[in-house]
Amino acid sequence: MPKFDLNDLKGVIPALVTPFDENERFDEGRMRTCVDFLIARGVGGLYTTGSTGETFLMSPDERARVVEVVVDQVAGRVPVVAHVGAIGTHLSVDLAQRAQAAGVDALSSVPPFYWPFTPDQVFNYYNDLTGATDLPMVVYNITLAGALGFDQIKRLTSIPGVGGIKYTAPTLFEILRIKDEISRDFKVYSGADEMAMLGLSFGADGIIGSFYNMIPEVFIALNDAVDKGDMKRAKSLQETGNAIIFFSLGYTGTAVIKRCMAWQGADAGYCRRPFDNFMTEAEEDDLKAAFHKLKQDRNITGVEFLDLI
Ligand code: MN9
Repeated sequence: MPKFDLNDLKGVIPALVTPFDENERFDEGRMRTCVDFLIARGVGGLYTTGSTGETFLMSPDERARVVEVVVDQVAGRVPVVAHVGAIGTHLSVDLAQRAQAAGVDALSSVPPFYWPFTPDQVFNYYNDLTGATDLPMVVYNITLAGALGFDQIKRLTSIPGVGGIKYTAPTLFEILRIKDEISRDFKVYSGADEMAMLGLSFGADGIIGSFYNMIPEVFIALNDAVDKGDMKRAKSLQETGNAIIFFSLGYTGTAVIKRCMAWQGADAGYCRRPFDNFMTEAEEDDLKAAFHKLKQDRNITGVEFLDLI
């Protein structure tokens, strides 16, 4: 039995990176360090093996192993959601059952992608997948996999076990509508870090995203500010966050995140090809220098890794 349900999944939830070593192998030791680092920083939960976790660059066995290691290291301290999305139902069901056996608290999945599956096929995918375990399902609405419209989302909520959505589409007004026309109890996790403040102020229950691995303190403060209704402070924190996000997205974003975590004592390793990396000391020094300049140009304060470099 999972320890947590979706009511416990809230606040700032990193879409966890998957550390690979210099030879692109999954690095279990680094994974455990990253988990402890993020929990110590006060995150509300962890979302494994999603886009940020480079999930589609891993074999099913590797994905299952990452989930096992994370659950083992978390040891019940915060809720763990495993993303088990794959292009076919059979693969996803297998990953879901293995994630349940590992002890995750909830599952998540992108819709089946690449081929233009019909709305009925997408519905059947979630129905089969959610029926394959006792765990709650957080649908992952992401434009990269073909965004789901409101009517399709509403239909998916009729599936027993579908309890929430990670909403990574620019149509954030739908969050208000989901809460209004579907249910206040249906959980919404805002997924675009650049718009975290908007998502939260529209009633999202939490935020799940890549940059919460790297600058959790900025978004934990932003979440608190929105909770208190201090929108001026929330906006200023979002501006700080976005300066760092847009700078990082000029490179392979996940590779930047991994190095910035390393500078804070949690070496998240490297990305798998075809993503690229900052492998040499010279490349890392250049990245540090560029961040140093960003900090000065934008007069950024209160960001842990920028204060360390
Ligand atoms: O939803 C992430 N999206 C992707 C999760 O990985 C495609 C986000 O956290 C973005 O990485 C972030 C930066 O664009 O908002």
